[in-house]
Amino acid sequence: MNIDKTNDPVTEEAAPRRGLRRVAFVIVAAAILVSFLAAYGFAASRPSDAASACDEGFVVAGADGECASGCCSSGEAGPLISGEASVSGDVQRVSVDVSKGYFDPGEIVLTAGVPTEITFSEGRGCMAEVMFEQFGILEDLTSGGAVITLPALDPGTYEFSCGMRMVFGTLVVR
Ligand SMILES: [Cu+2]
Repeated sequence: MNIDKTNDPVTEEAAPRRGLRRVAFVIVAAAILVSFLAAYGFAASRPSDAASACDEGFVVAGADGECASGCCSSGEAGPLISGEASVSGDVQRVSVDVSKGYFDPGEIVLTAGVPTEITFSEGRGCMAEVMFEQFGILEDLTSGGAVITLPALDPGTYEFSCGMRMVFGTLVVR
């Protein structure tokens, strides 16, 4: 004789509940899986977004998402920005912003024969120091920046860099 399970009163009562529980389990499992994949996708998409936003060797820097030199990973310079010192009396002055990971300006036009004061902004990381190697100058920029004084120079070009010699700037003396 066959025992028909659908006629079992215990099974009949428990079956709908068991089915509900199974559906609930599948929904919860699916929700967990979807949120995990979403979180993973979000995390995975971020570095590739940053990489595609800038050319190779450059990183996103600054509040405006500007691309700047990756410095210690590539040694590439940032955008070349030219600036000129203004002569006032017997000194010429110019300010350089290093907060974006490169020298702004990176090409500084100076007047020959006039002592120079260059005010560097505060810098960190790669731009923690500025170096004028041929003048024996290495200054820390991490606490409010620094003012570099240079003697009156002969016409020519002079190089400066970050302390690691990874990001460079040029003095063009005319
Ligand atoms: Cu550096």
